[in-house]
Amino acid sequence: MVDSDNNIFNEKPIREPVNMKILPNHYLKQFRAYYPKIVKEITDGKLITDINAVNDRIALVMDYTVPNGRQTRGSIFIASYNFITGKNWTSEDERREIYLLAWCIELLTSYILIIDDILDNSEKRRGKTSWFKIDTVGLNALNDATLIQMSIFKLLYKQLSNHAHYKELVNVFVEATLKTAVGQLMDCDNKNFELFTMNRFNEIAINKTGYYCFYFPVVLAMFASNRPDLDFHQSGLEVFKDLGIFYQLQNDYMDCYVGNSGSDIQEKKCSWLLAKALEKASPEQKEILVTHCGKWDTNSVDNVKQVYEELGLRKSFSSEVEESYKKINEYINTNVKHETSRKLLKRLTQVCLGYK
Ligand code: DMA
Ligand code: MG
Ligand code: MG
Ligand code: MG
Repeated sequence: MVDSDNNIFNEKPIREPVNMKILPNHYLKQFRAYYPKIVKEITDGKLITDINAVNDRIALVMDYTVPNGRQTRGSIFIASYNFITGKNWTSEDERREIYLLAWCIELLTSYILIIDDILDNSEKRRGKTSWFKIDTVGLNALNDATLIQMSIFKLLYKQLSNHAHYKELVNVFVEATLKTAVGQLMDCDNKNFELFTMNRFNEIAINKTGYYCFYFPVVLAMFASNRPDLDFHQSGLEVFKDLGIFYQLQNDYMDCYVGNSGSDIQEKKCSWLLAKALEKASPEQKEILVTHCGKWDTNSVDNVKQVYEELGLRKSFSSEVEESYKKINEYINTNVKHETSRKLLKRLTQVCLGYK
């Protein structure tokens, strides 16, 4: 049991989780300023329906769930596009196309997160009450999520059906959605503690995070810039998987140690912390984990955290960052032959793992 006034878990980690920033500020500002145009396009009465009340609802859901994140995935897309094309944008049409795709990425993210919060029974998202936890919303959130998700494909059809790689662009959205759903299914299949190995954590993280956070924006940038020869969908795949594992490792760390609205212990998730703890635990410690994971009372949560602390997991987190960085770089140097692809993947790895 932990005394909350003297909480050892509030100590700073050896290494802070990384706040990823890949896009120069002026691009980020322009990208954010484009958001109202996207809402208007979706709700103007021509794209989905001319029923005013429905369009008002879609705008409400969007304003609550879409623009207040950090736009990490949209930013990775824009940064990748800039990196690949290596030029300043020349035309207004190009700008419109890129910001539209970047906001479509953010729409897909919102769709995924609305569903994720239902699956995880999470109270908070991006510092606010989760959409489905609002009294008047509840499971109507499922239908809201469908409206947001399907707006993407209507927007792509309306704006980009003449693009040389329209088919591939659509397919990347479909692929990212499906891989995430595969990962989410595994993530929710948490009855059997015997399954909770580091391999399983990796497998879940690759699917639920690696594809939609990394593969998706970079491969989309590759097709958007008409450069399928860059071959990111093949040559970058292992890197995207590793970045997904690393990103999820950080996310799991923060669920436990940053803020106070985490739910991984309570929902008995195969998090990095739990998988690592089960690798290292003595039979007595394992017994505590078995007894207390999956319960919502603070006493149970504190007991689990106490075992994590005894096992030194916060220190393991720091060394894991260094190891991941070395491993991913070695892989890129040996396997990614195309110079532009190699440089972009290295840059993405640096930013993602917090190296300058
Ligand atoms: C991250 O899982 C993956 C997806 C698909 C959202 P999570 O539930 O740990 O994410 P979060 O911590 O953001 O709820
Ligand atoms: Mg969640
Ligand atoms: Mg989840
Ligand atoms: Mg999490």
